[in-house]
Amino acid sequence: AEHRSFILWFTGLSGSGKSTLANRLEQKLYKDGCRTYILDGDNIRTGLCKDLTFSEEDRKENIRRIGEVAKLMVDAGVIVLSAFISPFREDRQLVRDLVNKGEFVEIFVNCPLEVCEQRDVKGLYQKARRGEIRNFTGIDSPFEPPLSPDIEIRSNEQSLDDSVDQLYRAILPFLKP
Ligand code: GGZ
Repeated sequence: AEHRSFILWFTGLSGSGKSTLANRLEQKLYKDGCRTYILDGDNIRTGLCKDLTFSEEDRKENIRRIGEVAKLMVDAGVIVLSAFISPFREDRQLVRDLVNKGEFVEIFVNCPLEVCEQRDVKGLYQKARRGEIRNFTGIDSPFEPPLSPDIEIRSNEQSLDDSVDQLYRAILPFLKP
């Protein structure tokens, strides 16, 4: 089936559920016959951006490169699901401005820091609290929440299935050719 191409831009703290949601949504889109691709730390920070740290400048450069790649993939007809903290409003806006109107959908995965920290799937928050990691988002590096996201998911207030359903329903209008 034909569909429009655009960027689904997930933003949120470490552990908020960006990658999980992106992966679950991609499965649904794939079943619908959509051409999709997920950009996340696993395929970007290990390759294209492996020279970058978590300093403010490097995070900005990280998001800039990801934006340029996502734009190319949109040109190629793909629905791009991008899952990075992307903590700065200005950088997210820069990516939005790279593509046509309506081709950038900002999804705020809103989960309180306390909850992300309690989950601490990779033990990184604990390391950050102990000072073993510096510049950790939410601890000693800022996160600027979107002021008017296209979609907001309160990932700690509903089940994963409900979040995926909410997301899927919200993006259906964007799919129509
Ligand atoms: C934030 C860090 C840091 C620091 C390593 N701050 O939960 P994760 O492990 O898998 O997701 C986090 C990921 C964040 O990389 P991004 O490329 O999404 O960040 S940004 O958009 O700000 O460029 C976390 C891990 O990398 N990680 N050190 N200091 N997250």
